[in-house]
Amino acid sequence: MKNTLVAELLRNIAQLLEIKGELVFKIRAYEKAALVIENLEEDIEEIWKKGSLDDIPGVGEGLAKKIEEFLKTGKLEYYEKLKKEVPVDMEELGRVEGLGPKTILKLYKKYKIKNLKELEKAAKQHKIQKIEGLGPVVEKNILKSVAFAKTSGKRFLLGHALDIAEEIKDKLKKLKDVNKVEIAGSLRRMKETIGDIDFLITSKNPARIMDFFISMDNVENVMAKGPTKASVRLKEGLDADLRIIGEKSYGAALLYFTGSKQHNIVLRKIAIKKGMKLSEYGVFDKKTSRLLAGKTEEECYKKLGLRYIEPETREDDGEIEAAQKNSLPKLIEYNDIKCDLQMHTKWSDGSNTILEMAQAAKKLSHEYICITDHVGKTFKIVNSLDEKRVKLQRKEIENANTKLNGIVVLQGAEVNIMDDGTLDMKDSVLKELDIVLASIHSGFKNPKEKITERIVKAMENEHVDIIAHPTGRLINQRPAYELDFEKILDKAKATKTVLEVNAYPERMDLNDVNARAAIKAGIKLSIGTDSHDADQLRNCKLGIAIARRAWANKKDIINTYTVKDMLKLLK
Ligand code: DGT
Ligand code: CA
Ligand code: CA
Ligand code: ZN
Repeated sequence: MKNTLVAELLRNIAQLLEIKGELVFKIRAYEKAALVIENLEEDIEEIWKKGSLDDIPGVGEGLAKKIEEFLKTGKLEYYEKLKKEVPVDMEELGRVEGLGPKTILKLYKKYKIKNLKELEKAAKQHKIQKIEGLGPVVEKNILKSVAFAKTSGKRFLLGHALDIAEEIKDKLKKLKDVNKVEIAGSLRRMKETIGDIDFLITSKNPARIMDFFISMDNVENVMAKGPTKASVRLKEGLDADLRIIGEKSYGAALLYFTGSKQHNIVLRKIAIKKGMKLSEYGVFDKKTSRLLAGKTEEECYKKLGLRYIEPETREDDGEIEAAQKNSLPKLIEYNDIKCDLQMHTKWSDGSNTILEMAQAAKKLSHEYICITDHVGKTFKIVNSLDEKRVKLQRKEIENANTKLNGIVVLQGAEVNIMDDGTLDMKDSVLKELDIVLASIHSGFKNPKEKITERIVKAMENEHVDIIAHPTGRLINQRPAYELDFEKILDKAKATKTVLEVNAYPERMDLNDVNARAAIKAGIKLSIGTDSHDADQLRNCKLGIAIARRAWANKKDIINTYTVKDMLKLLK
């Protein structure tokens, strides 16, 4: 349904017209139509297909034509032209949380603020709080969201970058001139967002590899090309670097190009202290320049007096000290996982059946899965299950289990935490489910105390096992809601509530930092892909990556338990 989109378009136009100083009645016409369309029950595309756009109150022939153009092409020439005429970057400013068109207009009228940069400057000079209706709280929020809006949209989601990189890696591997291929950089460290992809290769015939790399199908632009180094812009929008190195220094190069930069800096300092020199070519004796190590990462670490450090933890956040003291944790492995604990099916807003999800999960070697469709009354758009449908679904799951071999299906649910912290489903229904996930899907702007209190109250419900996507952030789209995370951890510990590591690429929630704090506090974590399609089940590895970045060992993650042990733990 594009009603909201159309309404937004008309509002943007009204706003631009107002800034241009157009006649009031013209501006109001757009605003009025926006309001009507926003509140229409019927899908505006359906109305258009019936040819009755101009039957909508407030939509005349001219406006109907514009809406039609927009629905047909996804663009409106008139709006594009208007944007060029008016200097205010409405779309950029609109990305700032809590900054509606009205406020943008006020800011323009009062201080001629046209873009993010000028907005930030004004906020830092405390000019915003002086505008009527805004005040210091709004000013503070604006500064916070400006910081967020500035960083968002530039980095790629791990899940997407990984797919692209692995496809290229497979192609490179098949070339007969290639010996070793490895993805390095932030991708090897499995950071939640990726700036660019870094490939390392050993080969006796660099020229051939280079030619292949710069002429792959998805290369849009070659930015640099030398005998052993190349940089390309991919059609998908991100860059990829490739370097060819000698076998003798493969380990040292891998270490160097995996980073993080901070981790490397500390390693080099350690080398210097030991009378050695570390570079991308190897570990050398400072005096004689003799090569001491370089073929593998292990031998480089060893020469520096360190145990091998897993890439996911190379962030200079205590791992080097731990490697010196031989106290690094034994991290959970990518094949330690036995199950997936969050997914949706056709019963609510997913696109596959229970059986299809189970079969796909079995292919990923899962031993069991938990179906966690939305339940309750308030979350209507996702087709939430009521009490009756929960019972019907149980029958279908029982039935599926008789048909399936080698995988077990559990019945769970994702239930909304309401505004007052109660749950959107009766206890008598929740009690019957194997696993109950509770999560927040509304009221993101609640003050910190309130959101914290809502989650705390949900954890106090004895049927709630897991808090799903605990901080509510969407990478590059929406920051986490305000949360007293310490308090959440205390309560989780006291109520033995598990916190989810949601592995949906946009969510990755808990993130690495929060997950590490939770583990430190003695709290168990679960991994759920939140799949709405069987193809998304493979995102499980992203959740394991977060767990590894959080220094988790096997026991910290309940997905490594057998179904029996897990249900016992959640009892
Ligand atoms: P990204 O691409 O922004 O997600 O992050 P990275 O870590 O992949 O960074 P990138 O692609 O600029 O460089 C790859 C690795 O190369 C980086 O993790 C460490 C190493 N590296 C790059 N520049 C420097 C540098 O100036 N000093 C040191 N020590 N290492 C560097
Ligand atoms: Ca990189
Ligand atoms: Ca790079
Ligand atoms: Zn959810």
